[in-house]
Amino acid sequence: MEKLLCPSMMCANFEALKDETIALDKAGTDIFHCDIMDGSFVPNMTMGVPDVTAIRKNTGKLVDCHLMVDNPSEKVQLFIDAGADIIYIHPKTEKLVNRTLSVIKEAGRMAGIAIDPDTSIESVYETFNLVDYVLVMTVNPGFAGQKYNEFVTDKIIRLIPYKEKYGFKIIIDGACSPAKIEELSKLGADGFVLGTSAVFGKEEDYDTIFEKLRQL
Ligand code: S6P
Ligand code: MG
Repeated sequence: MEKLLCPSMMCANFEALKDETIALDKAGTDIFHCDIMDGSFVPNMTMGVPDVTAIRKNTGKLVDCHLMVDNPSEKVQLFIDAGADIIYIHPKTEKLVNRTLSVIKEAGRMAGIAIDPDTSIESVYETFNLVDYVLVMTVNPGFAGQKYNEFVTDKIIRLIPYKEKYGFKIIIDGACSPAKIEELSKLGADGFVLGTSAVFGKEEDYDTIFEKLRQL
């Protein structure tokens, strides 16, 4: 099965965001992953609407927005207008999770749920009939360059039957090294967010790195 490669754009060189987008598109990006943080739900701030607009302008590939913000219902329209194809929300940040997922779907975009290491499958089960993607976080949200939490692998394994039943895709976010990509794609994960563990700050160019990741 072809895996979905999703570079984490918060790890890109922001002095050259257009060039980075074009080079990553050419290397074989499937989904551009944009981390949006508000300094409240998570103790960090990263990308915003102008960054998503700039990436959207320079690629025809899918663009996702991973909203790590409180009350995303008040902000999803900004990212729909910026041209995001997929919008992820965290269930802890929203009172009416399925309502916000429906707003995203009714705008003609794809909806995703992002589950933290401490969020159980059972607590989000009732979103599965609405979502196109489930983003499984293997690190606490907020920062790149963290360590993979091994206990999350069991959750990924338990999620596979639901993916088959409901038809969503599973994307893994956090510490996706080549070794983890190989292990988790064999278990049935569909795609991987690529940050400092696999793509950025490396000696090799993006074409070479993506070529190797495809072969895993
Ligand atoms: C973290 C964020 C992620 C990171 C990605 C970085 O809150 O949602 O998308 O950007 O995990 O990857 P790495 O390989 O540096 O852990
Ligand atoms: Mg992310």
